Amino acid sequence: MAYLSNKKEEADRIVLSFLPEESGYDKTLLKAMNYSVKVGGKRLRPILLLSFARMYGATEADAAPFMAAMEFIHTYSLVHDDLPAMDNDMLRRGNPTTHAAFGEAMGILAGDGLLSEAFTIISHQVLKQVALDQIKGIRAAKAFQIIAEKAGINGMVGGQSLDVESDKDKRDVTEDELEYIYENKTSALLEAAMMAGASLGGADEADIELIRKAGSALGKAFQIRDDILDITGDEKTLGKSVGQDEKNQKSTYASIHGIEESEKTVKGLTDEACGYIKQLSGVKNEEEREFVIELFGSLTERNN
Ligand code: GRG
Repeated sequence: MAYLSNKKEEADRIVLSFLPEESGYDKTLLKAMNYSVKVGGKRLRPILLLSFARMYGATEADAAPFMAAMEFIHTYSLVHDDLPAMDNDMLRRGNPTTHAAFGEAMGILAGDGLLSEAFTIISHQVLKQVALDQIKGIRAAKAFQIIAEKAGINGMVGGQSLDVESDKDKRDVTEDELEYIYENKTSALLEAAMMAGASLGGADEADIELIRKAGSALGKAFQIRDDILDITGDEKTLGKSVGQDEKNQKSTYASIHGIEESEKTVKGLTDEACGYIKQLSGVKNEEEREFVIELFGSLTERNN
């Protein structure tokens, strides 16, 4: 746990260093963006990105802009998810949500700003790497592509759209639809962080595919754990409202299958994810592989 806390501090230092300065006529927007990122979070995606980059021999300098971009994209998704038009939540990461603190319009703009800034940061890094070293430039461009695709219509935004639509219609989703929602809404960004990190280190296609499968299984385990915590967790530890799924009559894996079976599924998916990581053949840094396996276990047993 001490090691994980060091990794979180490291990710915090890197991510926060990319936040914009709060000045100029758009100062309120910049404050709302910075508030959303600074207010907390586990920094899971940047931690994963850096570990996978190091696993394949890339450096902190190679990974840093991508780590910030991943956390900005993840944070924008939370800011928009909390808006009145979506979940209408007032509490996130133990603090007022961005729209609660800055108003709805600024909440929308803060999310837009974070998403655009993420791609601005990445595009600068790609151009810098291309100028310095062609191989590193191509690897950075590949990481860019992975993140863009997984964040968009074939990833997180696609998953969120079906989730929102089925909530609005107050209808039970089919197993296939639930699988689509979890794969895209939750797994896609975890896959992106892990695959982009490995790409920066030059991992081959076979390893990238194993990493995608690991991210997919981890994301589902993570989401089912989230469903369980919405039923059994407490607001103070979680830093967000609980009982939301039941209140909104939302069907989740946990509400369909019950807590006991859901716990078993989480364990099975976590073991599956760890199995893929053990199969990776091009790993250069075994310490990072071990860390990732431990991290997967701690995430799916988490209480916050
Ligand atoms: C608005 C395009 C758009 C997408 C929203 C992220 C999301 C999609 C919805 C939030 C609700 C939710 C249950 C998402 C699933 C992923 C998840 C459990 C996110 C929370 O991630 P953590 O636990 O959050 O890593 P912290 O605060 O620790 O960073």
